[in-house]
Order: sequence, then structure tokens, then C-alpha cells
Amino acid sequence: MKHVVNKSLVSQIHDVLREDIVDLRLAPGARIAVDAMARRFGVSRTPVRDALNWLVEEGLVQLSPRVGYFVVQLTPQDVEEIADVRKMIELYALDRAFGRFEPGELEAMEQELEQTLALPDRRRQETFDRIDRRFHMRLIARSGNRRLQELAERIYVFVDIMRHLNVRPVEALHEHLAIVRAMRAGDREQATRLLAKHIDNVKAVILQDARARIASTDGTRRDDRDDRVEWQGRRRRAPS
Ligand code: NI
Repeated sequence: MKHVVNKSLVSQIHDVLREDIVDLRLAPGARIAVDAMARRFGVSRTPVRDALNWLVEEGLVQLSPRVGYFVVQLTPQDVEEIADVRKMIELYALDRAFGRFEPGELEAMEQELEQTLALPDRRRQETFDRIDRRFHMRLIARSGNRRLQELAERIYVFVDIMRHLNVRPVEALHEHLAIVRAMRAGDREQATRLLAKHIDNVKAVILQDARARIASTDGTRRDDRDDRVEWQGRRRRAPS
């Protein structure tokens, strides 16, 4: 007989682990021990395994047969691919979103960005995580295409991970501000160009960091694992 699992229990464990991965509390590449997690949540191993398998489907956890579960570690190629898909989605969304914003919405976005830029460093970093996601998701939502939104939700969990590695929130906020201002001015061409540049800049800074780490480990031949991006703990560092 197939065992019956408590769906809401599995989904609660899934949600906690997902957040730990996205916020880098669980380090990329770290092994996730089922036993330890069962103890942590005070449950049996079954719901933990179900939650982990769910995360495997989402691409956030990798299952190595007979070895165990590991937190995903994005390679430079992953970073390139995600940024490219992001660009396709957002440039299309921006084009469609033009003229679809509610009255005062762009103005409110501009004000929010200005206020965030004026915050002290630590608070700005925290706020940045939230408003960066909202900025991009709002743009996608305003395209009016629900399927595009669903597609984006699946991919943007990786964008969330990358956001926590973005050590240039001030520059990113200024870039957002310029995009919003171009939109308010009705300059579609400029807004498109600035959004493409913003996504490229985020990609470049993460790739540069990834490659620097690879180069600093050992100049010679590396195996697949060493090629993976190591970026744990970046989030807790105060932005410069
Ligand atoms: Ni952004």
C-alpha cells in the first residue's frame, strides 16, 4: 500500500527549505541530511524526503543516487542561461506593459526607489531584496500575460538566489530609477535599452565573481565540482 503523507506538512517543510536555499542560509553545494532535517522539524523521514524531492523537481536541490541531497550550485553556464531567459521575458513584458500601468503607479515606484536609496546601508540591502523582486515581477504582471507570469515564477527562484549575490544594490537601484523615469517619459526605446543593460550588469557582476573564485582556487585543471560557483555567505556582508 502506498503511504499517505500529510500534504500540508510536506509543503511547510518545502517552504522553509526553499527559503533557506534562496536566502543562502543553506550554502550552495551543501549536503542536506534527511535525518538531521527530520530531527530539526520533529518529523519522520518521509515528509522530509517528499519535500526534498519537490525541491529536486524545482531545480533547487540535486539528488545524487546513493549519496544524498545537495543544495543546487549554479555554474557560470547556469547564470548565463538564466540571465538570457530573463532578458527575453522582461523585454517582451516591458514592451507589452507600456501604457498599461495604473495612473500614479510609475510615480509611486520612482518614489519608493528614491526612498530606498536614501536608507542606511544595512536597511537598504534588506529593502533591496524585496523591492527588486517586486519591480521585476510587477513589470511582468503588467504585460497582462498570465502564462508568462507562471513561467517567470518558475525561473525567478534562481533570480532570487542571484539577487542575494548581487553586491551592488545602489547601482541596481539607480538603474531601476532610470528605467522608471524613461517609462514615465514614454520613451520606450530608452526604457528597453536600460532594462537590457540592467540585466546584463547583474549577470556580469555574478559571473565575474564566479570566475574570480574559480581562478583563485587553482590555475590548473579543475573537475566539474570546482567549476561551480561558490558564493555562500555573501548576503551577510554589508554592501560597499
Ligand atoms: Ni533589478
